[in-house]
Amino acid sequence: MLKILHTADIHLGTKFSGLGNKSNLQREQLRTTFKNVIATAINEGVNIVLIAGDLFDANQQPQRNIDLVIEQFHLLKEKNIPVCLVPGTHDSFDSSSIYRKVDFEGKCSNLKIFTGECMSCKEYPELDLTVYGKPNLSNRSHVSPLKGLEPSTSSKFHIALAHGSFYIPGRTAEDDHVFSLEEIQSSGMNYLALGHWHRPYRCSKEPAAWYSGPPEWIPDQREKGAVLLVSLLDTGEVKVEPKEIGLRDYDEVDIDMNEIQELPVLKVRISEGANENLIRKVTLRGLRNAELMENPEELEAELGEKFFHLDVMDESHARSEEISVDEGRLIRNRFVELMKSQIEDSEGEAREIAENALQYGIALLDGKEVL
Ligand SMILES: [Mn+2]
Repeated sequence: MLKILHTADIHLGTKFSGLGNKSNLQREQLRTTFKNVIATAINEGVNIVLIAGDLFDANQQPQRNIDLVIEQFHLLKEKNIPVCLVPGTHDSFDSSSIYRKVDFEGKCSNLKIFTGECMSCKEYPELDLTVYGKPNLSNRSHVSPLKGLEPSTSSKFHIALAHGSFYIPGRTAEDDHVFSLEEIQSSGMNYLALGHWHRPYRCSKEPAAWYSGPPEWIPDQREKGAVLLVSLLDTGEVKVEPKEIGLRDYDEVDIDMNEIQELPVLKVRISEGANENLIRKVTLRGLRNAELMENPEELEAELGEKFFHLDVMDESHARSEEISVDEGRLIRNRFVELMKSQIEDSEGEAREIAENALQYGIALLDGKEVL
């Protein structure tokens, strides 16, 4: 049996400018979580660590991040654990690549970085394993990161590293290092360790092909970070177990202001389930009572202490108290007349619906985005 830790998209050096005064803390957390990834590999007794691109957020890095990576790879070496990586889209193997500037392989003898322009491989006879990979040479490319992939040794296990987008018709940009299900299925691999999408995702069961997602929260991620613990059994069966490892969590809360009558209720709704490691994005929508006014920055300042970070976006609109005909706007006027007569002619729930329809219709005709 072969045990692997698969990670990707760590994005060391991310600026986190959207987190304001917490950006520094999250930059540090990324470093801490990277150390936890390596510690997890050691504690779980894996045979090899795979990093499927974007270890770094950019090819320009502070020396301390370079030192951190070398230090952590040395810890793996002490335990006789090899590590393989491919340059991704953020740390691509272009002319100014960090992998050209720093001789990581010279400093870490247990490290293999795939930098050959064509698909190449590294054999580990003691593990009966061959690992295949090809670097991303730039941020954008029409070339599949699986191009030229086929088993080329007599190893029992064959694993590929790739950084790019799994092809989903109509959803995948063509120059985003795209690969297809057919390429995965005809690859002859036992496992494909993927990077680029920022969440754990299985593209294929046979052979198993997974995105690990980042281990720690980075902007545009929608959940806690994780690594994948992958077991390749001698029977050929592959077991993949996501292990949550990130500290920060993220969620999004949409609040329909039609349902909120008072400010304290709004504050309770925003704060529900708050904790010091949660990054929350709140969007206020719909029509609100005109007297219920609060500036989003004030809500963020008052309630933000309960979170790691709180963003409040106000996309709601004040309910118009008096809707009158507006000279020169024929469609709007006709709509107001029709709805007012419908309100007069109806009662109960139907009347409520008609009143709401009048409010939404006017807001839409006035160019507001309320739906
Ligand atoms: Mn990435």
